[in-house]
Formats: sequence, C-alpha cells, structure tokens
Amino acid sequence: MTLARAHTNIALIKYWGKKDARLILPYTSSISLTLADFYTDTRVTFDPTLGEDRFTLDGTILPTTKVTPFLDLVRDLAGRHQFASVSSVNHVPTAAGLASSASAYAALALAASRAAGLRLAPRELSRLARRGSGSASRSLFGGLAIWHRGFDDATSFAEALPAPKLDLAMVVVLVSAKAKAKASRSLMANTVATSPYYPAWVEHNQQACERMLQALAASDFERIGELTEQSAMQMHAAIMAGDPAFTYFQPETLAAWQTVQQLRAAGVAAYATMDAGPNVKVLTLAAHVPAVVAALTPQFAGRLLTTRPGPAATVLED
Ligand code: 2P0
Repeated sequence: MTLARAHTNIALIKYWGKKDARLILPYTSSISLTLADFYTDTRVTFDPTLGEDRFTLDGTILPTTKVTPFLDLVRDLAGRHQFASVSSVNHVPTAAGLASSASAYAALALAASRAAGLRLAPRELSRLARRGSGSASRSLFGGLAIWHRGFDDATSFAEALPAPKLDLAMVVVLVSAKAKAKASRSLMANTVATSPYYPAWVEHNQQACERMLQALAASDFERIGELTEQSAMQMHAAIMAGDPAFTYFQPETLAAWQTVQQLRAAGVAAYATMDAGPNVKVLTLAAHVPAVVAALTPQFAGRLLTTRPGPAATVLED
C-alpha cells in the first residue's frame, strides 16, 4: 500500500497536440508552474484477494476505465499481476474548474509504482505519468518544470527547472465552475487535424520554450509574463481556427483578461493565462497579489483563489 500526493500545475508555455496518442508524445515541449494549494491524494493497494481493480474518487465508486490501463502499465513494469484498489481524493476547492488529470495521474504513478515494489527515478516516474495524461509528466516536480517533447517514449519526460529569483504567485479567477464545454483530449486532436494555424503554433511554441528558459534563468518577470500570455493566446487562436470553430472564451474571460491589461498599464506586473476552460489564471509576484485581487474583486468577489509555487509529489505513507 502506498499513499502519494501530487499537486496540479499550470502551463506557462502550453502543451497542445500529440504526435503519438498512445504514448502521449507531444508536438512541442512545455513549461509549467506547480501550485501549492491544489493537489490529489491517491492510495493504491495491490491485493491478491481482488478479482478486478477498484477505484473511488472523493468517496464515490467509479468505473476503472481510466485507471486499469494505467495500472496495466505499472503491472507490466513490475512483473506483477494482482489487481489493485485505488482511492483518490481531490483537494481542489469544490467546482473550481481546476480538477486536473495532471495531479491525478502524477499521484497515481507515484503511488502505484511504489505499491508494486518499483522505485522509479524521477525521469522514469515522469515518463510513466505521461502515459496517463501529458500534463501529469510535469506534476511530479515542484516549482517550475519543463516537459521535453523528445522523440520517443524514453526521451519524452519532464524535469524540474532551477527556481528564478522571483516570488511568484498565481491568482485563479473562477469564471465558470461548470464542467468543460469540451474535453481537452478530443479538442486537442481536432486542432492538430483541422486548424490551419497548428503548424505555426508548433513552430512558435517550441521557440517560446527556449525563450522562456532564458527569461527564467535571468529572473526576467516581464519577459516570463509576456511569453506566458503569448503561449496561451496562440494556443487558443489555433483552437478557434479549427473545424468546427470553437472557443473556451466566455465574456467574463475577456473581462478578466482586460483587467489584467489595465493592471499592467497601471504598473502592476500581472499576466494572464488560460487552459482548456474559461477560467483565467493570473501570474504575478507575491508583492502584487493584493493589487491584483483588489482589481478583480468588483467583478469576481468570492471567485478568486490565490496560490504560490507548490512542492514535488511525495509519498505520504508506504
Ligand atoms: C497544458 N493542457 O499544457 C495544456 C494547456 C490544457 C491546456 O495539458 O490528453 O489532460 O491527457 O495528455 O494533459 C490538458 O490536457 O491532456 C493540458 P492529455 P491533458 O497544461
């Protein structure tokens, strides 16, 4: 039995599109920030008395369709054949729209591999988590992480980046707590297959990774923020241009984005990003959090969450 915890992450340079859907190999590398306040705890017990895998999420019994194929990978690696009981608890504010496959599969990779008797190095764990969900490869690491796109299973993994000399913070704006209008996995595939902007996205986003590494090494927050906004907007531009046309933007998404622009015009270093849903995440410095929250409160009172860089995934009980 192993109980493990992994935190969610938000990509500053986005991942959007798979070159290989089975192995989850991405077209571009991506760079993310792991968050302190949102995480998943997962307990895995391999049990010789079970006749099938079992899965509960937040106390509810669910089908094992997303868990069993992943456990099969672990069983293959470990040479074990027992079924397992998996119990996960998401520590994400209810309906925050942040519940994430990233923390889920990172926690599952760590808990299941250890419970099966494996002691995987961080790179191997990241490769395993990647097979569950691409963004999970980054959630094994604290602070900033880069997922190298690589060219095969062995070379596509994430690793931690040195922390910039910046007191980073993130303010999450809950535009909508409703379930996603479209699941990211199928939309991602549709963007790759149909968006005329997808090849441009790949080229620019890969260059953006290099630029982001330079900006992080220089602790240049303005450049980090600009690159963060560009990667999000370029991803959403590629999504919008697909067939059928679609966008995650809602009116309040743009309103939040505009407030962030106004903050910058007023000298507050804050930059917006957005994933496969309408919520806006504002990257800022800890010193600016009160100003960011004050500017967003008139429209989003009670719908703002502030967080900081979070730690690497850990084993809580073994
Ligand atoms: C990211 N997203 O880099 C991007 C930005 C959403 C927008 O990774 O199909 O759940 O399981 O590999 O990781 C969300 O997609 O996708 C995501 P799969 P995942 O964070």
